[in-house]
Amino acid sequence: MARYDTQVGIVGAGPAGLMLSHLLHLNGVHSIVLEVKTRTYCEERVRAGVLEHTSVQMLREAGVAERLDREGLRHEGIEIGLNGVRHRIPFVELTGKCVTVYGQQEIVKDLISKRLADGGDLRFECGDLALEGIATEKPRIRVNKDGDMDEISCEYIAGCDGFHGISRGAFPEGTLKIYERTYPFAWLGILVEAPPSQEELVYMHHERGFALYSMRSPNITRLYLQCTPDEDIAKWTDDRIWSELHNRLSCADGWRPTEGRIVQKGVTGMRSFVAEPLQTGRLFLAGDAAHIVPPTGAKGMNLAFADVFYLSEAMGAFYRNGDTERLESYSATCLRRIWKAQRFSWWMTSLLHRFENEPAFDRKRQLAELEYVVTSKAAATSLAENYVGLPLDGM
Ligand code: RFL
Ligand code: PHB
Repeated sequence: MARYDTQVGIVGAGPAGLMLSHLLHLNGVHSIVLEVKTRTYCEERVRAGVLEHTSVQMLREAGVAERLDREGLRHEGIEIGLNGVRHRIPFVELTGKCVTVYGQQEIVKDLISKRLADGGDLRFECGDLALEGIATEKPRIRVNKDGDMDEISCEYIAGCDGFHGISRGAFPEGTLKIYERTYPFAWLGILVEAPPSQEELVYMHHERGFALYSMRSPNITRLYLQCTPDEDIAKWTDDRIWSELHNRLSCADGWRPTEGRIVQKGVTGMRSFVAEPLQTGRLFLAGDAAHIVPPTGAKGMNLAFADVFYLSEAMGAFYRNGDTERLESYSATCLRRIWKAQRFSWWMTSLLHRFENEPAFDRKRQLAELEYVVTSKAAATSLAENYVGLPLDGM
């Protein structure tokens, strides 16, 4: 058995784990990142695409935004489609801020390459992990790779292993309270080789169900269709997908998405989930390990960055001067922001999707609310302020 020592053992090399490792390094704190999948898997997994103003600022201040600044697409607003007409929500005019479209897998590539250049310890394909002694001063991570055991002795453990990871399950029974809501629909997402035919994202309300027009780069578009949670992707031929997208997204002014080769298809479930608190003993949760939002508000990765910002600041203060106050308030600090993002993501989801068998009253109320959002400066400002990202305490 090989033994290793570190200050912070980080489980998971997604955006949360990698960014935490980098921010800790900037604070002079050593970490080891343990990831079950291959480096290629982490670098190629297509997920989020929209970065809040707040996240971009954080990446810049951390010195990992060089490619993001070169290749990211600055979006100064979004469009909300209603009855075939697009209405612009001008973020910069309403809030002075904008968002940036840059793929999550590109951020993961940038962070991995920066950690390796800085001599960081990232371990991919590490086999089965088990967390031990989290109630003690010396928690351990046991790594079992095909029968070869390693032990990582830590001062703290950060569970950044996403919704299906092991960290949340390591909390002692009865210490976590779960708040959850599932939705009666999912998203069918495609990645397309086609230049965007429109500059901004379009969130389209439609009687056949919600559709989202998004993009990744000047050559790649990303589109989503509301579908059923148990949708059989095999039944969606390319022709059927395009026909449904044209049906839902075509606008009165003649705009419609440009077709191209579909290079990836997948179905994503919709869920709101919070596990409270985010800390037990010397184990801290961050990112999707602690919370999930439906993607309509584009908040998941941004929340993960906010968590690890607070955690790195708290650990930095502890290692600099023994101050444990911020570590003790980590969970409460994060949860204030998490619940605001939960509210916004739930609201965007409720505003834009078709709810089967809903009372006619609710349908009318939804349409009235949409009309209010696209015609009232006050309502549009509230949407814009949340979409570009609420300010981060202490930044
Ligand atoms: P991740 O990205 O899931 O990374 C967790 C990592 O932990 C590893 N792991 C383990 N490692 C070791 N041992 C174990 N036992 C392990 N179990 C798991 C995993 O292999 C993985 O590498 O979590 P993290 O870092 O918290 O990041 C969260 C984000 O990935 C997520 O919130 C976003 O992708 C959500 N999301 C969006 N967020 C945004 O901010 N803006 C968006 O526009 C946006 N769009 C989206 C999204 C998510 C989507 N899907 C597919 C769920 C669009 C979609 C379609
Ligand atoms: C994406 O481009 O994948 C995307 C954009 C906005 C969202 C969700 C996903 O709200």
